[in-house]
Amino acid sequence: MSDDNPSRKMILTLSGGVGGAKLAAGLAAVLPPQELAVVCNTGDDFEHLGLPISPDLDTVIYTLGGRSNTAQGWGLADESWRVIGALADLGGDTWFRLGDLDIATHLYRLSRRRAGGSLTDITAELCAGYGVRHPVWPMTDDPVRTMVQVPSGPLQGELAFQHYFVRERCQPPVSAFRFNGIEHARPQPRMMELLAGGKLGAVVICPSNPFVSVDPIIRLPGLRDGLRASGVPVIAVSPIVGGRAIKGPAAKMMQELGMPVTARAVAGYYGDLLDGFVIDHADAADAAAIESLGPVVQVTRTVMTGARERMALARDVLRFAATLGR
Ligand code: FO1
Repeated sequence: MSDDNPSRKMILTLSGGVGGAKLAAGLAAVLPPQELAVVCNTGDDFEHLGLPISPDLDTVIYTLGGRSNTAQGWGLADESWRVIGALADLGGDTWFRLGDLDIATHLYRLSRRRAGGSLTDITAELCAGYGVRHPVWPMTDDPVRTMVQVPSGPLQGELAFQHYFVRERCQPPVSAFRFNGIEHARPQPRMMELLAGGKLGAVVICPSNPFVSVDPIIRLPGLRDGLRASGVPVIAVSPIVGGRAIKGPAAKMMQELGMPVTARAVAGYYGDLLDGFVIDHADAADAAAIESLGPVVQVTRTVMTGARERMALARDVLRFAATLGR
């Protein structure tokens, strides 16, 4: 395990969505808990049926805990749907599907929030409950809510993220995003300590949606500066492979934002933040053009269809980070 991280310094990974959780799980499989911290996007969080839902935190907890419904990407394996079925019979809101076991997570979070618990502490308790040994931290304990600007059509205006993503199934065109509350949100203190502390070996930005999973994290006050000042390599894995997103609306969003749907466009979007960019073999022809934008490029297999591929990609990224390490 330690030969994957010869410096033995901490790896900080920024994750959102299903793709992010997969690489986070790969890193957790090859690094001991004291060498990895996973920071999750909380811009997708919302209150539903009175329950505080934190989808990206729960997806990482369930995935690292080996409990996730891998086919669905979110929620728990071996789930049952009796509560939401009964709710449907009552005429309740069922567009956001809450499984019986998943509801326990939300009830736990609700009761602890009511008792004054912070999202960071509650997440640590949920990790313990689901047998996750690696640290999983919310990007902030303050409320940040991703809002989707819809430029035209019947839903023209601003949509809350889950209304866009689940209720409207990502159909409405997007023109911009707003992270409500981000100006006043304090970035996760443990993350900022890592960035400033000299114990960090690299930052890995998972193959998550750049606009709604990564941006809410890196646009937190002081974060971009903190990443730059950290003096450690910042590496992103492209969420676009061969002109398409493996999962989710990233490709559709790029089209609607007038961007080419390419790994190169993602590298350009992250700009000077990146020291390294990892692309799939499918995009190897773009490597030189991407390197002309600044980052060193590593070409490898980035599509993770199972635990073996997750670990292989994690090992590739760690080796890449070691070569970039100053
Ligand atoms: N995604 C869906 O497409 N449909 C759902 O009904 C749904 C329910 C759900 C419940 C709990 C949870 O933690 C996640 C859930 N998701 C659902 C996924 C969620 O919307 C996305 O994982 C993130 O918000 C974006 O990555």
